[in-house]
This record gives sequence, C-alpha cells and structure tokens, in this order.
Amino acid sequence: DAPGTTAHLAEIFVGRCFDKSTVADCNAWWAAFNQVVADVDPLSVTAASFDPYFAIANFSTPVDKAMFWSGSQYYVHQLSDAGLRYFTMEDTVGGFVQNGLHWCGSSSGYNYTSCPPGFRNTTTDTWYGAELAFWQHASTTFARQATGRVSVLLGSPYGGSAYRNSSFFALYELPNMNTSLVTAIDVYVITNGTERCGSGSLVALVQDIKHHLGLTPSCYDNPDMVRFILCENNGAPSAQCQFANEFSESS
Ligand code: NAD
Ligand code: CXR
Repeated sequence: DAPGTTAHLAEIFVGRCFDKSTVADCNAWWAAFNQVVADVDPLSVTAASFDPYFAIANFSTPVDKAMFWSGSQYYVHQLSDAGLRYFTMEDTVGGFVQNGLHWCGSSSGYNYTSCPPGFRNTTTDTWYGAELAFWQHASTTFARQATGRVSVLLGSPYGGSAYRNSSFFALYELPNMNTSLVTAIDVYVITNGTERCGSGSLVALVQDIKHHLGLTPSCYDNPDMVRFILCENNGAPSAQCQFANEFSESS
C-alpha cells in the first residue's frame, strides 16, 4: 500500500493556503476538500469528484512559463524557483497546497496508516483513488491553461525511459495542451545512456508532440541551466556535471 494520510493534513493545508495562496477563504476551501475525501472509500474518488474543489482555486499560468516534468521531481522545482523562472503545476494554488502530502479517507475521517495504491480504468481513462484522482484533475487543468512557449524537463530515474506512455505527463498533460494556445515547446533532457534528444523514448515524444500540437519541439540535452542544478546538488560530480572538467582542460 501507499503511505497513509500525512499527520496534521488539515493544519498544513490551511497553513499553506493562508501563507501563499490567493484563495479568499482557506477554511471553506479545506471544507470543500474534506467533503470529497473524508469518510469516503478512497477508491470511489475520481478526478470529477474534485470539480467543486478546483472551482474555488482558480489560477492562470504566466505566458511562456509553463513547465511540465516527468522523472525529475527532485530538480524541476529548484529550476522553476517557485514560479519565478518557470511555472510548474506545483506552483499553481491547488498543486502548491497539496504537493508532497498524502491523503485518503476511511470510515472515520482519514486513514493515517496506509492508503490503497489506486488504479486507472484504461477504458474510461479514469483514476480511482483519492490522491491520483486529484493529480489527474490538477494535471489536466494545468495543461489546458498553458499558453505560449511551454517547456518540459525529463529525467530517467533508475535507467528507465524519459518519456513513458504511462506517465501523468503523457496521459494528461501533452494531450490536454490547447493547440491554439501553445505556440512552441522546448524539451530539456537529463540524459541517461540512450535517453537523449533524437534517441530512446525521445523519438516517440517528438512524434506525439507533432501529433497533438502540430509542432516540432526544440530538444536540449543537459542544457547549462539544468547542469548547474545537477552540479549544485551532488557532492561528487555526477556524469552530467562537466563544468569543472571543461574549465581545467581549457586553462
Ligand atoms: P513521474 O513519473 O516523475 O511522477 C511524479 C509523481 O507522481 C511521482 O513521484 C508520484 O508521486 C506520482 N505518480 C505518478 N504516477 C504514479 C502512479 N502510477 N502511482 C503512484 N504515484 C504516481 O512523472 P509524471 O507521471 O509524468 O507526473 C509528472 C507530471 O504530472 C508533472 O508535469 C506534473 O505537472 C504532474 N503531476 C504532479 C504530481 C505531484 O505529486 N506534484 C503528481 C502527478 C502528476
Ligand atoms: O529524475 P531524477 O531521479 O531526478 O534523475 C535524473 C537523473 C538520473 O538519471 C541521475 O543520473 O539525475 C541523476 N540523479 C542525481 N544525480 C541525483 N543525486 C541525488 C538522480 N537522482 C539523484 N539524487 C537523489 O536521488 C535525489 O534525492 C532524488 C533521488 C532520485 O530521484 P529520481 O529517481 O526522481 O530525489
């Protein structure tokens, strides 16, 4: 099973909301969340269950700043810098308040011990399970709003594919981008073996972007802005962190 509900979920939610969000009434917003999740079988919750909740948390994404990601959770928010450089789903009101938390209902409020993993009905393309249903809704909404030049940062943790057709990015973000709003797409890859621009799963990504958006993306392997973050976060230089070597070779 997945982890149980985060201790003090209500206090964290309301505290984050008061601190950073534009929502007028944080207690009413928590009540809307509670209504969907508490005392409810988590596997009966779908993305549509959260419609009233997300209706309260309106947001708009700054033009040219939307950044999607997959397999790069650890780095993408250092790169986006809380919405200053890029704007990720976790920089939206709804994403910010819930990011990193866990939750599921039980017959008496919340289950703090464990949550069922949740599953996707592939025929109806619906996630069941309070947490993943929530992220399906949040991802879909975020993708529909993206405007102008959009970006995606792909990692390939554990030697897997950078672009996986089971990822939230592939299922709910790329297909929901609006062809008349998105004008260009930049793909940034944290390379790993064969996973780099023009090879591995990046070939399928280019095809899918052409298919959904009618655009040819620009693709960058380990661009400097990403390498700075990789270097900064590794005591010993990682394979992608080459600045020091380049400097010593040329001097
Ligand atoms: P990913 O595979 O790196 O997954 C990111 C996180 O989503 C994981 O760490 C996990 O918390 C959760 N997740 C995704 N699929 C899951 C599954 N099948 N079972 C359990 N947990 C799962 O990348 P992704 O799937 O492409 O998701 C990232 C994209 O979707 C981003 O662009 C973001 O906007 C959105 N998203 C964010 C979150 C989040 O927790 N902040 C969760 C899902 C989706
Ligand atoms: O998607 P990422 O891995 O973040 O990884 C992308 C690439 C990897 O291929 C790997 O080469 O970045 C590299 N990398 C690191 N250098 C690194 N240093 C610490 C990946 N993870 C690293 N960590 C830690 O491992 C972080 O705490 C991170 C976890 C694995 O992250 P993930 O599997 O998402 O949270």
